[in-house]
Amino acid sequence: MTTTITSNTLRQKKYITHRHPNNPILTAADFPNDIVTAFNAGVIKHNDQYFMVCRTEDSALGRYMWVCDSTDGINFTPRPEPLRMPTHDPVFMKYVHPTKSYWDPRIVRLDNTFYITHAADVTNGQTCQLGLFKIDDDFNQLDWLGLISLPDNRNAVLFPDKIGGAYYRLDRPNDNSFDIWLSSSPDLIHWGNHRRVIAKKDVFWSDQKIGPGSVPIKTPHGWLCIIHGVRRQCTDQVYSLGAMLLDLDDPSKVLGISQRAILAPETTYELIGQSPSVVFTNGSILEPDGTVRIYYGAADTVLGLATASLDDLIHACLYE
Ligand code: BMA
Repeated sequence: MTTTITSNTLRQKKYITHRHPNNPILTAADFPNDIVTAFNAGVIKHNDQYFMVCRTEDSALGRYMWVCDSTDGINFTPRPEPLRMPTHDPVFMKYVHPTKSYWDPRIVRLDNTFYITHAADVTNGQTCQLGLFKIDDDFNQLDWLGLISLPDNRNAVLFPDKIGGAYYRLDRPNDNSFDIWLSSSPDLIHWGNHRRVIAKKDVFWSDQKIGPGSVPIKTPHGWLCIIHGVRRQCTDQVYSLGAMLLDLDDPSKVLGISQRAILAPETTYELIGQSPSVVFTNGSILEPDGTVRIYYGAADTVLGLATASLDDLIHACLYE
């Protein structure tokens, strides 16, 4: 018996993102010294310049946040040296190792100030907490504002605007459920009002963990959030990206979740590296023409760029 598969049963489009032909757009070879990986990067556009804070690592497992500059959002030039850590800060030195502990920086501009959230292996790497830096407008000088979560938590993403007079963030407690949570704060340091926003069972392309990705993008339809999801494939964990839309005035209200991944590991540089089969984002930018640029770490080794139209991303959240 032959079966006819119609367009209703077989989808026409696979993923709604497009990889940039220059991918990977940044690798360890672009950096001086003993840098062996350059991947998960926070990225922001300000005054028509692109600023990236890239996670880099050396062969002694040292971790550095390295600023890279660009005028087109595609070709990034690393500065001569990584950001200097606030080693003069006794609290920072007590809890956070100056070269080993922080990872996955996410940049946001709030009240005309740039902030960077980060995950930090604290207490000699026994657990992970969220931390917050402030950085000057030239992206040279870091000030550490403190640890902003209990252990074990990661993937802190600040909303780029206050909502109803409060700061908001998404994060992912590393408990047994691995869901995405929302909380609010009067001052970015003290957080409360913790609520689960979506559970991993709500995400069909993931079965192990989900987490916030890049800083939410404000759109007329709601807050567009690129998220990651992890699924088990035999003995491996596969990291893919998807999207969700939250209500502008009350981000605890979920308006939609993409029911398919928007980007999943397919290319050699995403499938092979120090963590195989990983695409992971902590930086995306909405351009004036409606293109969303998603910067993503590939296999925890290099940095890629994928684009999607804002309309397609919203459609994926609401109708697919
Ligand atoms: C997550 C984080 C990311 C990493 C990803 C894939 O838990 O540690 O930094 O890219 O795993 O290994």
